[in-house]
Amino acid sequence: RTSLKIGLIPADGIGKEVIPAAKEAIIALGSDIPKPEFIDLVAGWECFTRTGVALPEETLESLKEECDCALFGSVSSPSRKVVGYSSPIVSLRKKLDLYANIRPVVSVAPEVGQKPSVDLVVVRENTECLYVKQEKLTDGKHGKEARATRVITEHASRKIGLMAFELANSRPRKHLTIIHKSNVLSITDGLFRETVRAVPSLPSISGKYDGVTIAEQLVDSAVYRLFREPEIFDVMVAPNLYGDILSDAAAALVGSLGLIPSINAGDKFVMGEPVHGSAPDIESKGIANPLASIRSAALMLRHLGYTKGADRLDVAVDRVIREGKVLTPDLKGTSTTKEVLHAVLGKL
Ligand code: NAD
Ligand code: K
Ligand code: MN
Repeated sequence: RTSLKIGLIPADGIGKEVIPAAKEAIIALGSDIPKPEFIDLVAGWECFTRTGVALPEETLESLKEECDCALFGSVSSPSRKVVGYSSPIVSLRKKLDLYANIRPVVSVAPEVGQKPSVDLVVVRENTECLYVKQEKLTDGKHGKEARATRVITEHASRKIGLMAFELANSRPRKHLTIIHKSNVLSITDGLFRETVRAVPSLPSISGKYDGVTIAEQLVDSAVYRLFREPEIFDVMVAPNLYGDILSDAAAALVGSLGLIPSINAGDKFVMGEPVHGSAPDIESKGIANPLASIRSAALMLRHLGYTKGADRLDVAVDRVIREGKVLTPDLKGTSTTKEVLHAVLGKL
């Protein structure tokens, strides 16, 4: 590749503040990556209120036809049902078959070379579970009744299982915890658990994952243990909803949601995305933490094989956090988004 075409979808709220920061950080990498070309794309709640469409066809087309990868900010989805609106990030994950959401949660040790107290990755299935959004409201004998369909397939569970084993196998500890609730949901979560467990015995694997140790944990006690002894976890693989909740919870362990990156990954495309939402409480104040987005850019580059550029971004972010002088208010600092970006650029 001589150039890298990166779709930028800031979407709503602080997405508009943190995605431009990630763009600057990517540009600053210079020749460590192919020359970046940015393609501005729209989607989100504001786009919907303006045009009646949350995910314009042109955005989807550009991602499919033009872009090598993308960065997504955050959407402001209303909590009530709005006719015609559907969260574009949920649609994008399905439409681009970005079946895995990989969310590393790593604390920064006080000294370089020290072991971080939290160093885990949540691997979240990204296309099914309750997020198929098949909900129904009916009138029952005693008032309204709401029902939702939860879909777990062998196909998607195997794909996410493969991704999780591959990741676990590449990490020093090679430990995988399967998260489920099959003591209650024996059919749905049971299928997820059994399918993931069966991955190492697939004919195509032929012993490749023999070095990976496998544990399992019911989702509720997994949250409990996550808070009490986060060091027991390495890679955690979970169905969509549990993975979403677990990764926000894990974010609390390292100080802020504003630090946690992710990629939405499929076999053909990758989209970086901070784990946090549009943060309406701090929107337009210029104080959103850009580090989750810069780290998401690093994860995206790493996924594409640009290890050097990714490492440089991660090291710069770690140094800013370790020094603790230029931080946004979520990390008890007094700096702005721009000041934190400039601190990172200064460390590159
Ligand atoms: P949120 O992640 O937006 O915010 C939770 C808390 O964390 C808030 O106090 C916020 O100020 C803080 N926070 C989050 N990111 C931060 C950052 N970068 N810097 C500093 N502080 C940060 O979650 P929410 O409040 O539950 O949701 C708000 C909106 O975001 C909702 O409309 C929701 O639908 C949407 N959302 C979108 C996504 C997505 O785009 N994938 C994910 C989660 C929530
Ligand atoms: K987001
Ligand atoms: Mn979430």
